[in-house]
Amino acid sequence: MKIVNGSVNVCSPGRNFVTLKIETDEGIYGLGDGTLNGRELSVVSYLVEYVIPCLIGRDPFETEDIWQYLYRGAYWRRGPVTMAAIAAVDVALWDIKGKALNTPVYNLLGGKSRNGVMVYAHANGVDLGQTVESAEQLIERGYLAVRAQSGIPGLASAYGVAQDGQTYEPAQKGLPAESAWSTEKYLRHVPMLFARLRDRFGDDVHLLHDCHHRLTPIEAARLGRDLEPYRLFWMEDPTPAEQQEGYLQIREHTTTPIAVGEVFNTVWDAEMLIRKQWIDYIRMSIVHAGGITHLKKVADFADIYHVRTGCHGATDLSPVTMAASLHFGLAAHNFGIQEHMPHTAETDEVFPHQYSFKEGYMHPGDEPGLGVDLNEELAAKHPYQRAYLPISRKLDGTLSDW
Ligand code: EZ4
Ligand code: CO
Repeated sequence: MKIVNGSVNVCSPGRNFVTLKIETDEGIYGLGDGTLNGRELSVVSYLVEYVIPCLIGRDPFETEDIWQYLYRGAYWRRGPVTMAAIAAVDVALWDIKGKALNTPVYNLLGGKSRNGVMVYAHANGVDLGQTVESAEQLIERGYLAVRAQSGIPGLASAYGVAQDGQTYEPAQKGLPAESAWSTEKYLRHVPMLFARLRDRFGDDVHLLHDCHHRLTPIEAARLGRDLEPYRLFWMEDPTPAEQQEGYLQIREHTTTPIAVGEVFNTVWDAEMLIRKQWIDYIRMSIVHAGGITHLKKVADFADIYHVRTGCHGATDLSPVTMAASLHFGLAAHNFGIQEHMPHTAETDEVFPHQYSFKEGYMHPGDEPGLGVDLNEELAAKHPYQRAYLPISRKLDGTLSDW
């Protein structure tokens, strides 16, 4: 079998998505996601101008050699644009392999290690009461794990919190929106949220929280300690991880489990975090970390150090990535949990898929390949629109981490 064509679809059914389609001489095609929120067209040009021409005529079964060719062969390694482009190719090739062998992708990754993939959903509200209510709705819908974020008194808006009853979507059209941030107000407020949630829902539900890289290590250490009575499943992205040793400081002070990695691109971003056992969950995603081929290596490396997976799964990761993550999560021995932020109805229509949710778990379905498709006619009705993630400033105007 040979690759005969590659094409990139950019659409915006509620938000932007970049989808690579690779076609073969046997009529089988595969899909890969290359969406990089707020920088989508840079991946498109990387794929169209530089990557696709190198794929024509190659054997789609050679996922390892093609991965190395695109990674080592570029000379300029790593980075989100490069790794999203490599991921798009890699996932499309695994989809082709599954279809050609007439088996779901999870069977190519070791087969089922469990019956279903536990997912967590997002509860959010402008205040504690609304967040508790939002969590209640999710628990009633069957979720066993809930991430909770709440508006903070004295701040006009907060990441992870929807405005005016809309569903939460961080990217916005127009130039980047700006929001104000106060770590002091946040640190006072969050423990009250988890006190309320534990009190209301008891011990069984898994509770998670995302700090979105906004704290220093010692601030994160204090929050981790303050949250210990509420036994979180994890505290996510407590501090930026470019300086990996910051995580040692957090680790020395708290037993609250730590998750990080949604902005990582390769195993090298997490190598020390994993090897030193400073984290409990690695959140790298298939789309932003070089595809199934690379994430499998990351997970196998992490397994040796008791680190489990907790893949990013926000709405800017397309249904193609969701499907790939579910195949991966069903198979990986050290799977921990998968984020699930349901897509809009328009997105689900543009990407018909086999995956499903039942009683707290998701399943990728048993169709050959990934079990996800792209309706190109419908996609064409939702043209790309430039959008950005917001930026964040401290109360005195200093630019901070969003
Ligand atoms: O802000 O995916 O855990 N999930 C998150 C996300 C990220 C977005 C950025 O594109 O932190 O909501
Ligand atoms: Co996050």
